[in-house]
Amino acid sequence: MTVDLNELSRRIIEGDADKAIELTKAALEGGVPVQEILTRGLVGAMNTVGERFKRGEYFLPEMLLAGEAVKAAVEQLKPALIRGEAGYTGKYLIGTVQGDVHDIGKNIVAMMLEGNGWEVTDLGVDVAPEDFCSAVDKNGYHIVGMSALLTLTMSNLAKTIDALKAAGLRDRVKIMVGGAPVTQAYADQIGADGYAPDAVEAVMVAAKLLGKS
Ligand code: B1M
Repeated sequence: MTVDLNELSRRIIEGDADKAIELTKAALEGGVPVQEILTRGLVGAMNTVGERFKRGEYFLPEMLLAGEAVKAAVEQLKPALIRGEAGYTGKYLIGTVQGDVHDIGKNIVAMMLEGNGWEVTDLGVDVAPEDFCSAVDKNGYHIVGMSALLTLTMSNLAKTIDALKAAGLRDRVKIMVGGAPVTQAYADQIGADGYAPDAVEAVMVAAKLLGKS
């Protein structure tokens, strides 16, 4: 069966999770590279959904359904994303900052890190600065990665870094930030050690931060 990634994208935009699962499986079985499924099939669809939401053509329920469809599709990609042959790289703590429930991109970053030898702990979404701090304190991570998708929650990246400083934990870890509204300039401004615009680069930046690239 040949798989049309535009059809996959269309089904996600419509919020049809069952069809999204079926088409993602078929694309994988048909030998379509996982990165191509991600970028052409899934991320493109989310951008269209975001544009429709901004224009007032889509409302929260449609955005939610599309989000569920893309999450279902990403689950199908998980085995391919984590099937890395890399040896152990390090311990990585990841989460979406407080006030923010967007986790699709963060989950992709986490899966790709796992595929590249990282032992990843995912704190989930809406993670308070003190929860990042207590995880760092207890578990000795090499890197803390934070995701923010809303302009409004970007400042919680800075708040979390400040909380790590106040708790005397800042120097124990490298800090990476990402998410659609985040830029290298903002990462520099708030004192993060690394920034990546997408999951592929996140893996490269993480390795670089540990001097492993
Ligand atoms: Co929301 N939402 N949303 N949403 N949503 C956006 C982000 C928005 C841009 C849509 C729009 O208006 N065009 C807009 C934000 C505007 C802004 O602040 N600039 C928005 C809004 C306004 C909202 C609400 C406020 C809507 C409302 O309630 N009125 C609300 C907020 C809820 C909250 O968080 N408190 C809300 C809710 C939701 C849903 C729950 C319905 C759903 C999320 C479902 C979920 O995540 N489980 C949702 C969705 C799906 C979106 C869009 C359509 C898609 C997001 C996504 O998954 N993208 C989004 C529009 C858009 O992004 N175009 C939108 C695909 C994903 C693969 O990309 O997450 O960017 P991304 O991740 C990339 C990179 O950014 C990077 O790598 C990833 C993979 O390549 N990356 C990192 C991410 N994290 C990283 C960390 C790193 C490194 C790289 O290092 C640690």
